[in-house]
Amino acid sequence: MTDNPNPTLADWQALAAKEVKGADLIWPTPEGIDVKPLYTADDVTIDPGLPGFAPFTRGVRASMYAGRPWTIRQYAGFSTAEASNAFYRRNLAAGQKGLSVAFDLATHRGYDSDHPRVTGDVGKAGVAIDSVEDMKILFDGIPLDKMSVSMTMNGAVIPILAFFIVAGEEQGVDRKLLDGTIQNDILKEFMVRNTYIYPPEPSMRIISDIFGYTSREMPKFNSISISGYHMQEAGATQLHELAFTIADGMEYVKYGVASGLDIDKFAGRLSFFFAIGMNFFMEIAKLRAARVLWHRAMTQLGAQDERSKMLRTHCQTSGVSLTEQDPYNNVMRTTIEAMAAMLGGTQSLHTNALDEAIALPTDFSARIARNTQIVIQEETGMTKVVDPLGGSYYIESLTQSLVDGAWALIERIQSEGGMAKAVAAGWPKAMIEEAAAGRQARVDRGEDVIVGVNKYKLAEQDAIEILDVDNVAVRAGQIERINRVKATRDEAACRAALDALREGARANSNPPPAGEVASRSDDGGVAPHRQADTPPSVASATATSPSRGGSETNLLALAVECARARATLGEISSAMEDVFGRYGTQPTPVSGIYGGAYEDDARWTRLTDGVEATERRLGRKPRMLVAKMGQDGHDRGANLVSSMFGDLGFEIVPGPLFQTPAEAAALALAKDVDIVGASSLAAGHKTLIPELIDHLREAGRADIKVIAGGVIPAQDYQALRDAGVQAIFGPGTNLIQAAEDVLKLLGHNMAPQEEAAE
Ligand code: MLC
Ligand code: 5AD
Repeated sequence: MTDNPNPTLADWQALAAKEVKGADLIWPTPEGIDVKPLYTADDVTIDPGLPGFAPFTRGVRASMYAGRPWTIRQYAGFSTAEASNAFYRRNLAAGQKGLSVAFDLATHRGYDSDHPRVTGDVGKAGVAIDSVEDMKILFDGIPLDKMSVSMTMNGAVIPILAFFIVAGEEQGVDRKLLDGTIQNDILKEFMVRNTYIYPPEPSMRIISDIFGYTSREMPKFNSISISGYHMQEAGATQLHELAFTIADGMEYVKYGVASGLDIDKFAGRLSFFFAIGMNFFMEIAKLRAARVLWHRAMTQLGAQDERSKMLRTHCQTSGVSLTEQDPYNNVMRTTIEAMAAMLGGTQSLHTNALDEAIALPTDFSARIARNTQIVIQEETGMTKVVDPLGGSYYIESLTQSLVDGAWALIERIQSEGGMAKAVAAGWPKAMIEEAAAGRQARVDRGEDVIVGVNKYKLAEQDAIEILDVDNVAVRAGQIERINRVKATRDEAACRAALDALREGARANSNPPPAGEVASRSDDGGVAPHRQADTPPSVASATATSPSRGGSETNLLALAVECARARATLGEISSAMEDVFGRYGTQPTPVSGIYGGAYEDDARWTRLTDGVEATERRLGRKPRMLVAKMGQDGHDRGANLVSSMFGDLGFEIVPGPLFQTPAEAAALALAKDVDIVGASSLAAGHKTLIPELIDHLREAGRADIKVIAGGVIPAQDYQALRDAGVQAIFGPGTNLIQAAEDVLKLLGHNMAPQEEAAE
């Protein structure tokens, strides 16, 4: 064949079709985007412009990493403030640039370490912080005017931010100089992360109070980190992650404005947080699309200042993309994800450790994770060029597809009254759970490959050293410090500060936005002060002066007084809980998605036959309680199991979040279940599951089988078995296999596996 000097797209199509013998090369992604095998100039309809200029498609800074690389900001925290402080200092000495604090779940949910509900949680998934004394130790030797500190806190955001401010104060740092970020994003907690404390309305007021306080008092501090990360972790497609996160941001802005704040006075300090998973180009395009969308949304909401419209973001590589099996593969996965984050233009990045699927990082795994970023920054030259993929036909086209797809979803949310309403209605969460069930079915069926899990499996796993926190010792130490703090404080002053906080909570300082604010106006914009005709309440007017004695109603300002008076996190949280109440929800698993993927599949029929046989034998459907104990709100696994076993024909009792072992046992007895599946993702399993079994035995129901699933390291299996756990399902479990094991446990003789099953 001679050279074709002017090949057309039709020529290419003909040639490609010949090469692949007519096979379809379109890749339908979970986002609903049909990715083609080739992109050309015809696919690019919009000029992405220049970095540093609106709408910031190519980055928020003109010079981007050529001027200053992104912040290497590793999220970490475990056991005590002393241990975490030492870990931070080692990491900073080794090249980390910013801090990011992980708190334990007791702290997240507003409980002191001595609270009976949190025995299994203290110091486990993060650091335990009970009072300002712990916070001071956490940052000992770390100057808070020089080091930017992110704190992932949402539920107990008021006491934690108050402790941070007072810890700075007692270091001699003016709060005007405090640099950092507080996550403070409650909407995604109600959707996916579940570390809320109060009901939605007061939770939204807390956020506006924080905007009010920080915009006045802490001009360098990012008042929120609007997070899509946890949505993707819960199963959301990148498109849903993008749309829901931007819509969450719009909702916060509306609440801030409704509380009487000028949009441009606080919007410049809103920041974002996205997950970066394994769909490399989609992730790059997602960050570019996010900037375009935020610019558009903020223009529509009436922002004038360019900084208010500039989406600055932190990213974290994806936890769920990592595997327990063949764990060194996780280093490659994280490297690929880190590159997507930087090519997308992130401002700050956490790279996950290779032991992610089973434990918190050790010094070794943290080193490899950190060095992944350092190698990219310092050895590759990748930082020298701004937005090096700008102008790529594929990237530009994908960016536009995501902008269009997400904007359509955002418009739907706005037309239904905004994200708070959508979250309350529950459909975004349902969409995420449906996507999670679809993904699980594709993995279990081998359609989505995960190396080492459903393909190229190792006959034998390499053992790796993992971190184990002695939770009993941490808790004892924390309780001792709480007692000391309480014994040495001025009790009357502390009570007075807590009473003032309680009173402040009673005053409804920040009303929700008026109905009209929550809907999009036809001229494409919501005027910045449209709700000016809803006069701010007296309370919200006083909230603008944090130092005003008795009339203060800003919850953060009031909590700062409590922190100074050495009130504990639990006490500060309870004072607000007295007024707001504590919020709880009932899980509602989706149905039909997982089972639907197995329609006409022999493996599925074999299981449903087994369920039917069991049903005949029992005289009713087999019943399973899917239990979540302790403060662990990670419910993706529990929801998947509920929905899959429900599809198979089990009667599922979806246990509420945050039960104690005694409560879970009582529910199992009341519902007369055959089996309890305890899902644990926050390291409480060794304490909580044996307690549950003890309660069942004490009630004379040792016959109720208990199985465990989630993030459970192999080294803990024996202890759990000794306690009476009958089966353990770790990360990467194939649900079809798990269902077979469960049916056997219930006494069913499985029919032999047919050929089709392999
Ligand atoms: C940056 N700067 C530049 C520049 N690049 N100046 C000149 N030329 C350039 N090229 C300036 C910035 O303007 C800024 O100054 C300063 O340098 C710092 O840069 P930054 O880009 O703002 O970075 P950073 O301080 O790191 O802030 C990033 C952020 C912030 C805005 C995204 O919110 C952040 O750090 N977030 C981290 C959130 C986090 O760690 N989350 C963990 C969640 S884990 P100035 O003066 O303009 O500010 C989790 C898991 C779980 O949630 O569930 O538990
Ligand atoms: N230390 C380090 N990383 C943590 N993560 C959660 N808690 C910690 C911690 N204490 C990371 C994991 C997880 C994600 C939500 O955050 O990567 O997947």
